[in-house]
Amino acid sequence: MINQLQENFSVPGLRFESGEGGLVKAVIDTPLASGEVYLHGAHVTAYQPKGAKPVLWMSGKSLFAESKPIRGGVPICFPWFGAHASDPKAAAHGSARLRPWDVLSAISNADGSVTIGLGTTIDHFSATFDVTVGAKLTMALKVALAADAPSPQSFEAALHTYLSVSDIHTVSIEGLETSDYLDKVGGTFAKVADGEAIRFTSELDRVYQNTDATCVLRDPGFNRSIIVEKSNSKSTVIWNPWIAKSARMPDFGDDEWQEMLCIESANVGENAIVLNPGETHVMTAVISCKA
Ligand code: TA6
Repeated sequence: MINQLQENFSVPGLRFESGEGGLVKAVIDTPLASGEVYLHGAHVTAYQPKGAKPVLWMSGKSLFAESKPIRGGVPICFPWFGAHASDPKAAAHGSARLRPWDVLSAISNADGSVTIGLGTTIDHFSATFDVTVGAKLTMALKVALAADAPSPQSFEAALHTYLSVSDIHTVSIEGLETSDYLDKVGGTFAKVADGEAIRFTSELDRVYQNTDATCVLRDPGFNRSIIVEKSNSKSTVIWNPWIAKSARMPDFGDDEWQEMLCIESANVGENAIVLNPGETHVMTAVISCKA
């Protein structure tokens, strides 16, 4: 399979390898940046601009196994987010991250970046995911509802991005000061905007709705800011599991909560997308960092 992929999608700066757990990954290495994308879940597991620290965070305890989610990087939550609305047995965050995606395309761009395109089909939806590794990390999730689908269908989606931080106690997130949110810690509580940058002092799990704001993660310890821009995304989810939840997750190190947080570009809850047969929706997130 790897040889076939190498033959079919051979562009400068891209190669295919057998990764953790024997899962196939695309390795991108260019003068601008390096990155990794597993076919399993079309899961970006690494992004690092040249001369900078890694931007994405990965758990040292992540599983790399068929039908299991990878912990860290950018899991794709689709076609639902969180628990399934009517099927309590269904996997959290949908099935997209639990299955192998097909490689559809590979392009070496004029600006020195490399784009790899992956695809899968779930029920009447076909999803493609284009990942561009360059001076910025650009991710575009395109969802199409088949023209012969029996009726309009709705879906939720999130690019559940895990970002690497120096120390969770000293970082802050700007951009959501004026947005109301659902507080998901210990239930679901509607909260109004508090006009403040987000700081972390305990477990935090918030779903901000009706916002297309850019988020800026300020990290004094790493002396950098990470910028998360997005388009066609009306929800942003912010998450850090803190101590107790970290200890309950088998694929997450007990102390790892101090070195990561999630800024997720999404369409969930009241921002779920409804498509008519034949229609398409594209959500994009662009991640960059600056000193
Ligand atoms: O995006 C935040 C969240 O929904 C949290 O509630 C937390 O459960 C996290 O996702 C991780 O979910 P997972 O299914 O990957 O353990």
